[in-house]
Amino acid sequence: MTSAKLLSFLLILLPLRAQQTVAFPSETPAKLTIPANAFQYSRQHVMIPMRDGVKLFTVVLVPKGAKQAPILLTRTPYDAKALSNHTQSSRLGPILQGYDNATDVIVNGGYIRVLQDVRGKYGSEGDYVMNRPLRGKRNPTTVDHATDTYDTIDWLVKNIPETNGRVGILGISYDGFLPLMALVDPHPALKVSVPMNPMVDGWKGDDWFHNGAFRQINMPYIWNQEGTRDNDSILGWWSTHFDAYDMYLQAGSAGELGRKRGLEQTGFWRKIVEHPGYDAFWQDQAVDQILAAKPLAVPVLLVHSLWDQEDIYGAPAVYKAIKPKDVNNDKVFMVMGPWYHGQMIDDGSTLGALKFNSDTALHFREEILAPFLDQYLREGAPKADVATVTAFETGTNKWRRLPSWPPAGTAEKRLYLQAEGKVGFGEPSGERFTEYVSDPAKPVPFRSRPIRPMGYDVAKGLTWPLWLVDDQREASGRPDVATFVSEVLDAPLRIAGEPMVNLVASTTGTDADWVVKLIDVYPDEVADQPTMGGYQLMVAADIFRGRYRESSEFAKAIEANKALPYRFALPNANHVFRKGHRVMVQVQSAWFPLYDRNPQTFVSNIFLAKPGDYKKATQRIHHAAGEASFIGLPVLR
Ligand code: PG9
Repeated sequence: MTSAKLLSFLLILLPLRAQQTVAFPSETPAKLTIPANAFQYSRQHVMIPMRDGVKLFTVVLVPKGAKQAPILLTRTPYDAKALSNHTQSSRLGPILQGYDNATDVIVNGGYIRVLQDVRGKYGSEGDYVMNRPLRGKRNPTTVDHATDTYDTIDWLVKNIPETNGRVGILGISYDGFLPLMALVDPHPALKVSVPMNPMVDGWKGDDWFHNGAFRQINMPYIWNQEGTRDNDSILGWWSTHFDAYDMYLQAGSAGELGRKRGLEQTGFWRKIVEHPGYDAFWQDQAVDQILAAKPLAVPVLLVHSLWDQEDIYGAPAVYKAIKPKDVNNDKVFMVMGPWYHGQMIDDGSTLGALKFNSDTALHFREEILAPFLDQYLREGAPKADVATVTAFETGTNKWRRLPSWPPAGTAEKRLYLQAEGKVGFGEPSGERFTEYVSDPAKPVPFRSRPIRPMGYDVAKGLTWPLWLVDDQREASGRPDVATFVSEVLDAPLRIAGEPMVNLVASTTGTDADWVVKLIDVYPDEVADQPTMGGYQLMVAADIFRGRYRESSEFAKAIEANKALPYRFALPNANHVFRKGHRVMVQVQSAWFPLYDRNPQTFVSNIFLAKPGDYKKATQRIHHAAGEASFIGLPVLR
């Protein structure tokens, strides 16, 4: 075609093209507005500037007509917008429903509700660092969660006209770690802090390790949380097996699983693999020790769940560390409820098979949390009638008001492991040990298979929050679990505090894990709840990685075939073994796949263990004079 012909052809087409581009008038407005007065609150999304210029995405919800109202702040890595958007409603209650930090208290209290994304997550600018350490040795920048909270509070009290200038901070778990960080050099407008199930020490007993054993079930969390700013589900951790037991077993070591899945792309995974022991990396970040450095300026209500499957260590550890400096007994308070992780904002009438005959979580919110917040956040509010420690006593199902924790009057009573599978308060005699074979090819599951991923949708079979109250009957029947049980109790046995494990054990290997479970065995038949007949309920249990027997920091091979002492604390219990019940102790060498397997051959870093390192070992639990294994029970008289 000549260029003249081409030109005339295009000219013919032009009017046609023009016709095609006429737009059909859009039915969607350029900007949709909700009519004024439709909602009972106002919503503002603001980017609050921090001292380094980074801006943090913040949702501010002000109830209609609020005047001189206090502010309740939650800082979160879990999407502030989603947490304030559970449904589109004209009322505050429904939009906060779900992970709501006690909607009833917040809504009925007329609080201004503020939710903020921490730096590096969702709508906030900046970089994300898992449990970002305080400025200093572990954080070379000028900012941390203490400064970010300070700068946020400063902005809030200067820019929200409806506030009385008093701020409280509260949250659960990661969002519970943040109210603890807020206590470091706090803003003067911060009047109260409520950390619930806070993550406090990542190595000793919260999310990442327990006494050196790695909680590999959290690997998907690390991937999702650090992989993308907004936990993009398309790039999320992927399943390969319905039963997580198979997935972790086939992978070999946790390190190998991480390598296969590219987890080393995330900075936190690289740190985990580099710091398997309790070295300065973990010690410097232990929040209980950080806070113990000086007396608190702001009152704190620590909220603990007695069956917290994620952060069972944190809250009581903080109490223990900081209470001695509370000389006027007016800053540090603690509540211990019969709950899973976060259940204090849910229905607290039952926990798995356990029934408490009342909604324990509602009691906490109405009788403790609401008046406690009022006291510090509302001018002229009466002093809350809240005991220093309010602890639910399981077994009797009664709340106890206590002046301290553990309560005065407890004394250690030794519960000895004995021959023929017995436990009792008498010194052992008879057979010198009980033995079992621990085979890393068939590790003891931490609950009945199939093992489903972590998740809170019980109706969909995601029963992770309930696993600590699973019936332990199946385990007691396994040949690789040593089981010791008492006679039927002829009087109640009341314990309050941390049971201390004193195990004397030997292994044919050169490394070993020791899982010790203190169990309440129900009577063979229970008339008012037949399914509880013979139930084996864990009251306190934990794992200890043998290589840290002499030092938490430096791993050392275990001398094979030698009876050696292992001493460690179990999580706090406040429990009555009732008359007619029995006390059981189970000992095993794996809790899989919650914890990674111990190869049972000493290697310098278990994350890097090779398939050939995983070996069967014969474990002996000693119960002879001079080699007695026992649990020091904190018995309350
Ligand atoms: N237990 C979770 C967590 C806390 C801190 C760090 C990592 C995970 C949580 O529920 O937020």
